[in-house]
Amino acid sequence: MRVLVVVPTYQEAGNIENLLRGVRRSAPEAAIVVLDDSSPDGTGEIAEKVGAELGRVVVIHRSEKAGLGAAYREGFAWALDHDFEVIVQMDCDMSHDPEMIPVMVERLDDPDDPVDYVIGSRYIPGGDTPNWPVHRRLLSRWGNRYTARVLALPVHDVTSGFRAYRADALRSIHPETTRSSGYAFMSELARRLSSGGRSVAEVPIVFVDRAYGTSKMSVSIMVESLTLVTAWGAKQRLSGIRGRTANR
Ligand SMILES: Nc1nc2c(ncn2[C@@H]2O[C@H](COP(=O)(O)OP(=O)(O)OP(=O)(O)O)[C@@H](O)[C@H]2O)c(=O)[nH]1
Ligand SMILES: [Mg+2]
Repeated sequence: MRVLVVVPTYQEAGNIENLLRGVRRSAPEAAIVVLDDSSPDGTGEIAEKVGAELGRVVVIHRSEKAGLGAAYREGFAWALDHDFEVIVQMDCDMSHDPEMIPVMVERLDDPDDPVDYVIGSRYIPGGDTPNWPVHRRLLSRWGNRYTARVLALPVHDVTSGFRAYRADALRSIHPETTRSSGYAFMSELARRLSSGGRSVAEVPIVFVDRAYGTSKMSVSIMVESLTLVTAWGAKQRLSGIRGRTANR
């Protein structure tokens, strides 16, 4: 199976080498594309150097910091242009264990229950966020509950950025036309996949807090998620009411 791992980076100089080596060790067949937004700490240059040594690593240098969503739009467009069968997305900060990549990719093709995409989930039995402070846990947990309920999504960790997609499922939802810039991007994709009738499975992951570098999470990213999810939910309810009225 032709697998591509897509990794957006901003200021990840302390993590990028470990990440690239970890992915190659855990999923030796997978190619890797790094989308770096001209990190001032030289992340893009380190990625080039380590990538040249490892091979099958492409580094796309973007002109300025434009958010996670924009980097993924470019990374997924690149992936879909290059004939990969499975596209994995993950963070660079080692919160996502590369050893889970083969588990998630295999889960797609489980003969008893093949699915269109797989989410690495912190919120199912076996999943955990061991070293997160209580406020971060609560925020993420309740944000997830709210999103899943408002959008009627059958998942426990809709904002997880560790996922594996079948290329045809990803192509079918036109990721290039999404609009979120922060982690709302994950909910936007899940919503489109769900309304397109695509199936999902969750596998438990243990999400460890980053050891190097700083989080790019901000109040504006949280507000974006809350605003978009609420607006999408209202739109869904409205089209549900219209549909029922039209069928009378
Ligand atoms: N290219 C690009 N990557 C970004 C940008 N913002 C965040 N990232 C990357 O997206 C991934 C997730 O970002 P994090 O800062 O870890 O955010 P998070 O995982 O939601 O929050 P924490 O785990 O608490 O830090 C990391 O690989 C970041 O380097 C951006 O503007 N551009
Ligand atoms: Mg992170």
